[in-house]
Amino acid sequence: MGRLIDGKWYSGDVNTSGSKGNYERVPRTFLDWIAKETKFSPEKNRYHLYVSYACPWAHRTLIMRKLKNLEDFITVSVVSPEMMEDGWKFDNKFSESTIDHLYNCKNLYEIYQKADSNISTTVTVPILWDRKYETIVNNESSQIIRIFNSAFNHLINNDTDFYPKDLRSEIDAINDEIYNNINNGVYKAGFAKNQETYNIAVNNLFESLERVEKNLEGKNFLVGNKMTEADIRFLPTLIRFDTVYYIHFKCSIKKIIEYKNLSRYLNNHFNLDAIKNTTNQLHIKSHYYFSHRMLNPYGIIPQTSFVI
Ligand SMILES: N[C@@H](CCC(=O)N[C@@H](CS)C(=O)NCC(=O)O)C(=O)O
Repeated sequence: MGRLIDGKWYSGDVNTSGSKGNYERVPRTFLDWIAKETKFSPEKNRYHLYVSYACPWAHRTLIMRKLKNLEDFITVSVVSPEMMEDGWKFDNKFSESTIDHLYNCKNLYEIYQKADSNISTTVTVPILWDRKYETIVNNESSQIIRIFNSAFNHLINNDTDFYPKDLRSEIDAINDEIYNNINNGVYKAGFAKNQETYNIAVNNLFESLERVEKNLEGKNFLVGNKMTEADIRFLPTLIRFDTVYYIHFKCSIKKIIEYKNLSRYLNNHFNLDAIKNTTNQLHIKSHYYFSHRMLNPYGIIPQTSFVI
């Protein structure tokens, strides 16, 4: 893992942990927006996404980029799934990883250094990069997907709205529940450093999964009757659950395939091009099992029989 302090890279385990042995996510630093007549105006060939296929937060941005037909507008570089002492890096060991298409950097931290040579930060994906000012516009996935949802509409002829005004309060409420208990809940369980915090995280996670299971009875979407941002944020976690979180993060009360509605929901959505073709289980499994040596010291990747 590692992090940047005053622009210099320090390697090592910086798995951020609260004083009670609970897992705490460090706040990220770039939160600008793309909008007409602002510094970051919507333009073709200007913005670039740095992602990992392993990362559920980056996965959201890839899904939204496809759903909004932004592939010709937003180019992409994909890091290697193996994240060790130098953090995310670019190499060609895995198919579907790429070089850094913009600068041919070896490590992702160099991109953060380019944005700010004195930066102190963890080095995370996704990153939305601006070629014009050579800086990071935004590195918070929940915001990047909202940018993609609307900022380029007039250029791409795609008004599909995944965060419609009339459903916003419902979407916000379910996003909160799912982020705290499920999306980030699996990390809270996996990175817990004592039994009590693990128990709390795992119980919250499975209570929340039961609520969502009930909510999905007879339904194929979390909110309303078409796909919204809530589904886009939820699916990347479901996709990783049985192959990784169930085993590696000890979220092992039940698998997703054991839930009637959650598994149907996952299978239905997985048939969509935007979901299927942004999912790479080899990168997912290789990253978590190989990179988190504090949880899996020998980096052995378990064989799994799951279809998705
Ligand atoms: N809040 C960020 C979280 C991104 C994040 O934590 N990404 C992970 C990969 S799944 C990462 O890059 N971790 C590297 C590190 O923390 O050093 C978002 O949602 O965009």
